[in-house]
Amino acid sequence: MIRKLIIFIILAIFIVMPASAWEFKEQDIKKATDECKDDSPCKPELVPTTDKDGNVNLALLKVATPNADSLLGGWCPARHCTEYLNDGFYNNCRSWITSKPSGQEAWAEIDMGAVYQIKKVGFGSDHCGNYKDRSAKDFKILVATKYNKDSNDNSWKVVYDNKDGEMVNQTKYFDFNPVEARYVRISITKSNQSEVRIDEIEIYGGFLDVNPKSKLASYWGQIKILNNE
Ligand SMILES: [Ca+2]
Repeated sequence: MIRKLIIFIILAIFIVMPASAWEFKEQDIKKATDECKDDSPCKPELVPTTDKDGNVNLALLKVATPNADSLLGGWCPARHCTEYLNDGFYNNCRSWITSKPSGQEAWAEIDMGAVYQIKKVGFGSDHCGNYKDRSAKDFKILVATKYNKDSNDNSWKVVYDNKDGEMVNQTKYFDFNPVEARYVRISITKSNQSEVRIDEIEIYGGFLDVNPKSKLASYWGQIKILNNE
């Protein structure tokens, strides 16, 4: 009898609790600031885990992994590393820089680990605007559910095209119609000066069939609302 009761309680817990809860990367800003080797007056700043509408920053999920075409050598870990693309901190010393010169394709991407519905991507070169160089000028935001390294492969869908558009220096956000994606890539073919830099990629969305706000309620202590839109 007691055994049946225990089994019933365990089953009830699994039925009542959410199927999964969002688990974000740890953001230890003191550690990031202490590690920062940079003459910029702008030290690491926290990246939000949700926007003001309750959309989750899926790039900050613990399982989300970054990748890039290349990395400017000689700086990691003091400043520029591929993993700083989605480490939860803005600004130069927590950024990625490609080794590809402007005019050749450079790309940076995030694998969210599963397919989600997304509707907004944000990124910048230097969030605080201290450094004006290395800003993306011609770029596309690509999404895919199946991976292919080639940006021209038809598995990638273009959700935003900034051909001859304004350069991205401080963080900008790009909205588009909701789309299913596991991979988000920013493919850059021109910067305003030198090899391009991205200090953080943000991807906003949620599960296909769940209101993100209800998922987040029990994790409110971890959440930093995006106020600068
Ligand atoms: Ca970063």
